[in-house]
Amino acid sequence: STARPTTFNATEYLVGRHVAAGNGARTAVVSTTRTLTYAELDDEVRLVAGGLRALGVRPEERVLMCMTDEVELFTAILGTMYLGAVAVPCSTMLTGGELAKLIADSRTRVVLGSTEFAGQVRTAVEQAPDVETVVLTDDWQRLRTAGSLREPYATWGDSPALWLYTSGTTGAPKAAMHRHTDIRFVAESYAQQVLRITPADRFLSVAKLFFAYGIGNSMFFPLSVGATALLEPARPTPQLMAARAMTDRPTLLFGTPSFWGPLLASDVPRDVFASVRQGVSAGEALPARMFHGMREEFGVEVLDGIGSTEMLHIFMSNRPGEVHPASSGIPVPGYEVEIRDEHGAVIDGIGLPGELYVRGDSAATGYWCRAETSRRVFLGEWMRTGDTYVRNADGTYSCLGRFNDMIKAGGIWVTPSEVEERILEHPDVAEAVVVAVPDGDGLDKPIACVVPVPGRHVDADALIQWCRDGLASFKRPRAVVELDELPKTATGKIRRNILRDLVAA
Ligand code: 3SK
Repeated sequence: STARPTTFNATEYLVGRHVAAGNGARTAVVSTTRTLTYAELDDEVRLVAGGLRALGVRPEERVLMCMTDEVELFTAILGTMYLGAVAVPCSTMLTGGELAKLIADSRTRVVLGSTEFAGQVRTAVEQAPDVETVVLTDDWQRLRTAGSLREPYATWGDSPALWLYTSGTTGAPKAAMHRHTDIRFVAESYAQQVLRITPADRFLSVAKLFFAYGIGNSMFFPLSVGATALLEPARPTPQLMAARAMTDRPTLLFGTPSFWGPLLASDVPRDVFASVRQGVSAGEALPARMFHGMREEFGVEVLDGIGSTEMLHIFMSNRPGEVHPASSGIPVPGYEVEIRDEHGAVIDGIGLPGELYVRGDSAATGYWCRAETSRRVFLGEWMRTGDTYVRNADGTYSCLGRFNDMIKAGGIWVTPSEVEERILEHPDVAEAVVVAVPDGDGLDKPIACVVPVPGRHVDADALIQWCRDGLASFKRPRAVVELDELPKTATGKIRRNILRDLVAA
């Protein structure tokens, strides 16, 4: 059609809209240091947007952030989108070298960092000559004093708003590009129609804002209805989240199996989550024992669902009061799923495994500058998830694992080849393969299988430390198995399935 697209700005939808409707006095965000009403958040966002513009940031340019879950990150993301630029919140777990790759890939000129990550940010920027400005949080006033931006940039629903780097689906980190309208879609589908969120809700998330799961939980969902986001900057141990729950009384608690497991094993008092009306789990399939444990011991029903960075949030989920343990439930309103074979043909039977495909309006427009990978993953309206699923007789769907070699450890993607490359830099190692091996709960952990250089021996603890030194810690193998040789096919390809069985035995 020749009609001009209508303007839509996600920050205006999340913040300004509530102030305009007379709800500026409601509490928008509570961090460990500050509480901001919607009116105060609106002021801060417009100040940061003005500061970014004064630094020369233009609409559609990227602003990359390596920051903790604090008010500054909140306003940096919202201010960037308000200006019509693209927010790129990055993992704070990355090393300087890993961060440098994302800065170079996104061609970012302005980097924002929390002062506690100054070391990583400096190392990264030294390797990224395109960067012109770095603003750390101890210099945040510099961003706030250039003057406030009065109006949001007239972005369209289809304008780029947010890039999230992911290694999922296919290997190397790449930016899934999301539009302003995707943000409204996930809030109005999953959060409003499945979780039935209201302005009275208080949201607490184990996943940080730089994850798709975290930014939905802690920003898009609460702000979409004028509710309250509770931000937690520190590592979310069971003890810390219990303490936060006691003081800030969340009504919704978002976790992953790698949080529920240690929580159940901890001595945290069983009544600390009494304010929680609903728990949510994603990242990895929730083991049935954790679902039952959370309900019986803590009185919290945890809804398991599956989402992806590419779809921005959860697209298939259990429903409150109707949980089918060990399943991801049924599609969220606005999404459809199919199970297909390796040729892309639909498998329409019960209990027949295949790859899960999904379609829905929050799908990323593609990966930045990765045309070939984008064409393989985004097929018209459908997106390949890379997960193997089956449809159950009751109409729900269950995850059986991955369709490829990618590993999801603690809910975060790990690319085996990246870890293998690091291991192979070690002088004692001749060959290395990293495979996913399930633990007692069926949750995958990366395990390194190594063949030492002749005459040498590989020290497992030293090799794990070697990986920690060169890679983000979540990528480290959890164990090392020394072998005389790796199982290979006649053409020399490593037989990963045999290794997996060997290590699991
Ligand atoms: O891993 C998931 O299940 C997930 C959920 C919501 C948003 C993003 C992701 C990757």
